[in-house]
Amino acid sequence: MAELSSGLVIAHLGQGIAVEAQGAIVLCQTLRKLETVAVGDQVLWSASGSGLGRIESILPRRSLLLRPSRNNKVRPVAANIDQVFVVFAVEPYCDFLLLDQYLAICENSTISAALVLNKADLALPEAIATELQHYQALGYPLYQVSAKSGVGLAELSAVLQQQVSIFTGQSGVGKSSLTNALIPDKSIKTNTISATTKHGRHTTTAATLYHLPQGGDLIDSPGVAIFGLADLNEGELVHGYREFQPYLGQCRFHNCRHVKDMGCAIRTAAESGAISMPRYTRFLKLREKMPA
Ligand SMILES: Nc1nc2c(ncn2[C@@H]2O[C@H](COP(=O)(O)OP(=O)(O)OP(=O)(O)O)[C@@H](O)[C@H]2O)c(=O)[nH]1
Ligand SMILES: [Mg+2]
Ligand SMILES: [Zn+2]
Repeated sequence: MAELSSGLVIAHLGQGIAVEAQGAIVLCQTLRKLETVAVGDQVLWSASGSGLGRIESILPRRSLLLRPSRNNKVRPVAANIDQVFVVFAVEPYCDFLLLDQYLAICENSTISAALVLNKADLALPEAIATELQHYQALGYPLYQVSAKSGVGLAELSAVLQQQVSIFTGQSGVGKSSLTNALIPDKSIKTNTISATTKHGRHTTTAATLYHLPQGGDLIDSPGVAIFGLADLNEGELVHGYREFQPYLGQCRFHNCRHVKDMGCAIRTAAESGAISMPRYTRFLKLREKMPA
């Protein structure tokens, strides 16, 4: 039996898995399905010759962020993370449905969530400002930053210390730009893992973990269009909207689905303005996509 070493998965590349061990990076293969290994995983690996390695086992995870894949299956996005930072911007216009999906998934896990409005150098439309107030009222931290001007970066950098975080969100919102701004050490090879498309844009193709200079790890991840609800069920989706909690158990019917049901306390609260109608409307949209 080959000798086992421990390591940290820092990137999931097409041709293998980059594992950091004692300061070096080893390209590893795995006998398991590649998709089951995630960035942030602690693994045991063995040397398989010519500088390559083989992942033998994944150590127990303290958290796992999942996303849907084909055939109603889920696949891991990142493991052992403490907080998801959903990055969005005015341009491309922010997708609140996507934002709600991330929040719902975090509500149902041990991972906490925060919002990052990047490109704060651009004017903020009133409609977005109003939505953001709703999220803040719900207790979600909001960081307004600009990778371009540097606004808000010190505050964001401070919260990233001593924890493992991931930047997620739509493509083009500036996740990689922020990562680069937060990690002044340019030795990080962003371009080796992001491909330049024919439009000259550096679109991130693999989630990659970086060590922050002041402590803590940050994972930059590829942009997503539709995140989906991973394996959340109906009850978990309801739980995913934290402002619904006080109304649960107050609906007329115990099996209320909070859609068009008579005497639904959540719907009534949305209609009276006690909870945000746009959030409730997005809940209905997500609810509709679930298998009946
Ligand atoms: N005005 C402005 N533009 C920015 C800012 N941050 C990033 N950008 C621009 O936004 C575009 C996309 O930035 P990226 O960092 O590649 O975005 P991303 O979220 O990593 O995109 P994917 O990797 O495709 O998911 C680039 O043209 C950046 O120059 C900012 O603070 N202000
Ligand atoms: Mg990127
Ligand atoms: Zn109800």
